[in-house]
Amino acid sequence: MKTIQKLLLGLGAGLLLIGCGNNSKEGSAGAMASSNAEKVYLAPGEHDEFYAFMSGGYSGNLTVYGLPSGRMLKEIPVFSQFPTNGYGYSEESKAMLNTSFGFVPWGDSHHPDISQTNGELDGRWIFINENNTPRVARISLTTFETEEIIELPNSAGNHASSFVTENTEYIVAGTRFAVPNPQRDMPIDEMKGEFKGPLSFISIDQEHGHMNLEFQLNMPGFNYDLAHPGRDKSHGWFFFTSYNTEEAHTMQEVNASQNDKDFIAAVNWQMIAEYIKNGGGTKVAGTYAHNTYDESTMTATTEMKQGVISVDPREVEGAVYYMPVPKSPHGLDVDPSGRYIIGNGKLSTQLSVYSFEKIQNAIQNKDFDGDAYGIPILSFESVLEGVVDSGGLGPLHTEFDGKGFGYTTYFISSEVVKWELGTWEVIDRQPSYYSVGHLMIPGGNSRNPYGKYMVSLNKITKDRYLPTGPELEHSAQLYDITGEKMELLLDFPTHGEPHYAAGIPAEKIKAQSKKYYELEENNHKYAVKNEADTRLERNGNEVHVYATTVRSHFAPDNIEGIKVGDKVYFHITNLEQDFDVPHGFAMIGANTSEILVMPGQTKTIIWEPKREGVWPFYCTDFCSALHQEMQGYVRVSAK
Ligand code: CUK
Ligand code: CUA
Repeated sequence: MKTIQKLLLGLGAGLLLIGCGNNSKEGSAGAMASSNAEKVYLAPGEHDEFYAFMSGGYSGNLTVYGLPSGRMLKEIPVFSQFPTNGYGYSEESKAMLNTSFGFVPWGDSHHPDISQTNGELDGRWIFINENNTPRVARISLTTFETEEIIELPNSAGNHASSFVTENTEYIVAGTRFAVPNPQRDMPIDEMKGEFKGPLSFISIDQEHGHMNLEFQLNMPGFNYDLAHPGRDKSHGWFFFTSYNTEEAHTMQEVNASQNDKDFIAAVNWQMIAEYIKNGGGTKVAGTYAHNTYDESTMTATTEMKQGVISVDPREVEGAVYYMPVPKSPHGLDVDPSGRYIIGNGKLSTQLSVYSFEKIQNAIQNKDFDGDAYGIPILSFESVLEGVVDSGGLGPLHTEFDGKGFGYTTYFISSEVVKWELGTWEVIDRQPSYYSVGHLMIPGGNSRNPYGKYMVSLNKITKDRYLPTGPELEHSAQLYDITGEKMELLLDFPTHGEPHYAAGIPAEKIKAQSKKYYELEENNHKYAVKNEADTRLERNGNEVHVYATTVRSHFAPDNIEGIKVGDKVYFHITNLEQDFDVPHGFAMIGANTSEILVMPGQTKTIIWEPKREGVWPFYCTDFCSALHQEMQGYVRVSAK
């Protein structure tokens, strides 16, 4: 208890410091050497060396940045409606946001991770989790569009995703908010002992990337926070941090921090997958939406699925163990060699480093220290390989540079600490502005990190930029990590709240980036491929307008025969076959967004006219010198 109080005091003091802006002069523009400026400078027209995909946190999206410039390149809508291009509003994309709770147009995205082959980034897809209504999404790194979202039943707060195994066989999802499973009406203060934290194992089809909820490991108790797969020698295992072993359901801030140690769950997923293959597990109830976008029909569909295979961890002997970890662990990371598992106790000053070899030995020798809910606890001493003690406060996350060093963020003492694998010695520490959460080194999650830059993703912004009222964007910082000491190069704001990020050399995906959709391959149900086929079809009060766009007009551009009370579907096909010539479509008084239609694409938006008259529509994207002329009228008559 004493340590916790000290740490909480420390947190208060840290914030005070920030409040006074004491640290703000160091590391700011004044002290920045011009050679550092050169390292991030891109001459006009030059491209960045890396893509960085930053989670959008409560924006629900994924933003794309270039490194080292820190330029924002795109926001990819994932779990939230996005009026900029009509995602979640257009008829084609609405189904992406269906869940078993109905249409959920917002999400909280935390951890992006890029697909891997043989432990190396392969640039096929990027996955990201949703923490609120538990989901995982897959985004194509060819189109930079969300192609699939799967919901996770029987759980709450999927914070553990979306880290991929080294051949993208699986991603996992966790349950940060332990809940009764199955869900039922019960007194909250009787929940202790009834808490369940199902961990979902989602297998990935290698050809199309399709996700399949293969099984759920129905873990007892606790809040399962973050996860990481093993690699190389530890491939086949997943490690999950779990805090709140107290199973507190109230005042968690205090009550979930009583125990000196919480757990890391070590799960041999290969063993469990084998068990399922041989008919193991029990089918339990669970309704979940599986939404897929088909590039050919350009349309998303929802399949509402029923039931999931559930496995009790005690059912498969030798597959699940707990390892004690001090002080409410948050982040958990595995080094590029797969030998070391690093647990970050956020109410501690130390990192606990476990060795995979020692874990194997402890299992073999049954070096147990009792059990929790029948799951053996490996004795702390038998699995601990070393301790990184930097004296920093509030360690959260660790990333690796592939050259034998780890980099850990400390939220409370607001710094990044570089330390050496094997000796566990601290090499360098640099302040972050302010209170860093995650950090990212491109490929830092793979066997082969690109240890040139490190980005710290900071939780508090305060005075780093021109003030924008009470609400500020979050702040990222770019460091050069090629030397012994980390060198701060650049500050840049990020959108939403980036938790984790994933970086990849631009060369790995630049060439495959799609330029436009081939009109010939457009199999959209309502596509028209030339102006001669544009038309209006009425079916009761439903009207379908088959329209096209090409610089700089709509066909048809005058629409008559519409009545008050009709439901008008505008199906817009963009006939352009060239890079970067979108056309937009917006209709006066529509209670939805516009749509932005890429060349060769078809998108649909609904308009329900309320009043008689002649009403305009127009193109929203400045597409040519005659863009202002790109408009039309709809005549609306009485019923
Ligand atoms: S979390 Cu945000 S700082 Cu969601 Cu990975 Cu640790
Ligand atoms: Cu088309 Cu503006």
